[in-house]
Amino acid sequence: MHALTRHVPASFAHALSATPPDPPIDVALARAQHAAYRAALAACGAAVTAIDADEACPDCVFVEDTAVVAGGIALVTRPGAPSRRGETPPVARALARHVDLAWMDAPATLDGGDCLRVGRTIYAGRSARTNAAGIARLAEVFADHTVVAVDLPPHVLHLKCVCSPLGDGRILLAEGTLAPELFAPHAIVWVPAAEAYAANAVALGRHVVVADGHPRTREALEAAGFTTHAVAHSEVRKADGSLTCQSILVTDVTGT
Ligand code: CIR
Repeated sequence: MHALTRHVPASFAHALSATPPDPPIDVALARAQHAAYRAALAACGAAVTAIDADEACPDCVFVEDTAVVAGGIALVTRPGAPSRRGETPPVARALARHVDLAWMDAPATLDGGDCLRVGRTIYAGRSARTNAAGIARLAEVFADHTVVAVDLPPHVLHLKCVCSPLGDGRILLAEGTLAPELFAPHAIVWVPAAEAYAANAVALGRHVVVADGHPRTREALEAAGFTTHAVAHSEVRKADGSLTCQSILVTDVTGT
């Protein structure tokens, strides 16, 4: 398993955020937290690579949004935020070492954070960032998968802000967000509503990288058979980011 990441630019201090962060983003701390995140992925068995930051792209650390990878194909996205569209070329070049590339043209928009894959099903959030044409292109490229569109409440940036795949057919889902029936027949591991932020976690085999400070989520994951690795996240959170958004996992063509 490869985990593609991207370094934090100094311009991360000006990353997109629904609410201007107070205190502001501390770029040095963000870089230290990113290093710890990469180390956690490596401790989970991933081969971690990091491409250079781009100062012209303040949000470039959030690589997840720039590509959707499944079955040996990477669909390079057209991110919903215009300021993020310059992020894709270096990511595409890095992914081309592992998988075939497919592309998305205007007017389609899609952020990878809106895509959650479980086996041969891809759930796609309809959000302010991901439009119908983007989901249609996703379904066209991954024609051997079933694509299920999921409407998101307006305050939810991306589908995976409230849920994430556990890699074994189960989904980690925050209570009080989306109806579990949307994901049937996939089983749910619940995150308590008070810890909803921790529903965004990175699963690698029997290991899960989870946001620190969320003990009940860790307990739920450990009870579900996972070893958890907690990482600090204060600076990415100030930019409306979390854990999955900082990597693209590239499995082999038969990966689940
Ligand atoms: C943005 O607004 O696009 C970034 N500041 C945060 C992106 C987070 N991405 C994700 O959760 N997949």
